[in-house]
Amino acid sequence: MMGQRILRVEDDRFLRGEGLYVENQEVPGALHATFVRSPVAHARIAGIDTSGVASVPGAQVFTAADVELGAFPPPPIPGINDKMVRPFLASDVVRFVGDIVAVVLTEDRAAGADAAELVLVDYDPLPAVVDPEAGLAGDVLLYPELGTNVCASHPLEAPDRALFESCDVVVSGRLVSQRLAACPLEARGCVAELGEDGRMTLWLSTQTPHLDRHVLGLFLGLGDEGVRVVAPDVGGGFGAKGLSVETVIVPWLARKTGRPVRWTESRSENMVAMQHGRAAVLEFTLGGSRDGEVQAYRLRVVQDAGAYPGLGAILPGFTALMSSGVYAIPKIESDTVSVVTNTTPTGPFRGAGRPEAAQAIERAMDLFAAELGLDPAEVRRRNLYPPDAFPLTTASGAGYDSGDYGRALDLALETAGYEALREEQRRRRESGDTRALGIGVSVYVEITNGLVEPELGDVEITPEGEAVLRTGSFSHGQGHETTFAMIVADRLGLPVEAVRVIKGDTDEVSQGTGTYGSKSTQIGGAAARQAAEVVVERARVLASEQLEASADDIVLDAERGGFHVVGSPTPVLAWKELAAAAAAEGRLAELRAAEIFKADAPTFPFGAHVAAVEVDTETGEVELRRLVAVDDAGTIVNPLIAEGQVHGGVAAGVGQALFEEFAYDEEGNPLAASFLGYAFASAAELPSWDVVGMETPTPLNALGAKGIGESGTIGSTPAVQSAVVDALAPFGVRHVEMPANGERVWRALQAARA
Ligand code: MCN
Repeated sequence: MMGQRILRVEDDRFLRGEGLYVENQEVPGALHATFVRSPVAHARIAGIDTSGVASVPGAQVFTAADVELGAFPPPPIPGINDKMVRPFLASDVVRFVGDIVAVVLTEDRAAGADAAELVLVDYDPLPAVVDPEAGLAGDVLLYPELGTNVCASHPLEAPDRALFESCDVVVSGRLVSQRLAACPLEARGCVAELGEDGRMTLWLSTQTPHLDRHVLGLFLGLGDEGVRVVAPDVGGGFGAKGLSVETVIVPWLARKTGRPVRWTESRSENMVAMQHGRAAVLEFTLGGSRDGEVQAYRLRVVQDAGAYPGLGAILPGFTALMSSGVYAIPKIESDTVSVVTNTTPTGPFRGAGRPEAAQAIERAMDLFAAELGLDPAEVRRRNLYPPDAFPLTTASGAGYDSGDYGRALDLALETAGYEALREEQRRRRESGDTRALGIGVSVYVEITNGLVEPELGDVEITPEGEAVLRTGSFSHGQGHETTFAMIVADRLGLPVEAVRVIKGDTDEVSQGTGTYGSKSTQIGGAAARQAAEVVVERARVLASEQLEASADDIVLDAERGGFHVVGSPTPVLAWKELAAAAAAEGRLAELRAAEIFKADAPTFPFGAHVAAVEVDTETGEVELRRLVAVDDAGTIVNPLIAEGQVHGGVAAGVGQALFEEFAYDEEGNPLAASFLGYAFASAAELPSWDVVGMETPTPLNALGAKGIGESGTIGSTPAVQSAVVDALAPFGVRHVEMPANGERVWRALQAARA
């Protein structure tokens, strides 16, 4: 069962259009919530006139003065400035385009749009700051009373002035890991209904149902018991979905009005109001010997937290932790600072802090190789941690579990035909071809299950002898209904169709941490496996009574899906018969086990990517010709699904390298807030990738699995950016910011030619 390329069982209903999303959840009598959002980035609210709303039949309007929810505090994480709280509705100041000033309730959605337009807000504009480095300077303050825009920082206590003293060669650079919109195809939404028993049910498009239940219980004063969160099918989250100010206000309104309330945002609303990702400025210095040995590295991260500090403010911690990458660098220093600006708040987006680390160190390695006049793949190879170095702790403090970085690099170079590509590049350069070939290499490592959380697996045998798994992990596109069923089926000796996976309903699943940081398989999957094993142990006891033998002599024959006495393969007591017998005796509950699995440490997936781009040196047009991705996430449960994860992840990573940027003008107006202007890549812009698997198990869980959900996003971006710069190297170009699109490349060429 394990390692089989089984098709995703959930795809049958998705492909037939039978998925059930929040929007499909019918709740009779529900009112529609529409948020009135600020069209200016920074302003004092001089007045709000809501009187016009009365002209829309049945419409109700609420402003800050009406909503008794207090404020949405930053996450309770040490080091974050907890005085920079976000009011649920702005009362005196708005701090970004999209900040909420009022909410209207109407009988239908169209009336909501009309009513929202009738809320007249008088804004006194204030100067805006949209760039984190300008935010750091502090000329414009978002919270003047605090005297600073810094919302979190980890400064270098005692910088080593001699860090690069013994180095022959020192290179430095600066790179902007630009702001991105997560763009789930299903935007956010929820439906809230207060039951007659006083319990609140919230159908929510989220990645973390149990965490959301807890937080909502706190805000509404209902406790965990008073709230049920149901996450039905979710059309992508990419790290950015969870409980938000909107989805706390909606249930509050349901309680206030005594009517169910629903909200589904539009694409444009999603683009400005859902947390953005990345948005960091990275400055690096790297030094080493003339023969290419890296000796020291320094990284500084200036993170844009957006208008209200959320998880984005603390992500540079992961960037600093992972700053060493795959390289054995003896001395590393880093410092990070997060700053508020008049922009959409930032948070995790696929990779969350680790792409930034890979982007910085890989750019530094390229510059180092160029300075030495050595091949960038060769310089990388000279500095990789060797396979016998694991487990190890890097100079930046990360404890890597297992790896074989050299093999990943070799596989990627071989698959790409690296030597032949370089040869083609030489020929083209010599012949003065105006379509320049660029080749980029990246070797990366990332961290999954970074917070080392416990997870639940709860396995139950049904009266029919099939199995139900209740998992605390959540699948918003990753295919857990298939892979988690495989893990349980493998242990029980049942076909995968005989295992049903239940997730996302806090009344059905007793606890859970949800899904982020690509941790689900290694903790939720491991817990499911453990629970299935306990069920087998309990089943052996029941089977021993049926087969009149000692439990110690009962074995499970996984091939045949039943139990027999050791040494005598017949008779076999199938799960179906065992379950029927247990049910007849009222002992079916004995065939259920809930287990919690908690690993001792995070795991560190890794890989190597090679990209080949063609750049038209007359127009600047960039075409990605080929991308080879070698990704190693330990033992793979289902290679088909893991490869699918890599395909999607690489698309996001290439999107950052070549296409996407959520940009603002100087006054904080978004330059694009729809797919018309935001260059979200589609299949039409992308070639098919060469995805190559590799498996180096982790010792940290019984599956040997690490996470694969974010790998493609982390490894691909630096390879593609590097390929673009490589194409332009003969012109003396040393760097092109991302997205390295036609315009940027053309400008870089113009500047170089000038
Ligand atoms: N898998 C496997 N063998 C492994 C590891 C994983 O077969 N060694 C399989 C898993 O069983 C699962 C899938 O690959 O079906 C991803 O598993 P895992 O790497 O454990 O990651 P999670 O399930 O925890 O997913 C989270 C991760 C994150 S953090 C983001 S963001 C993300 C992502 O995965 N967002 C996604 N993948 C996404 N895919 C889709 N379609 N939509 C999103 O929003």
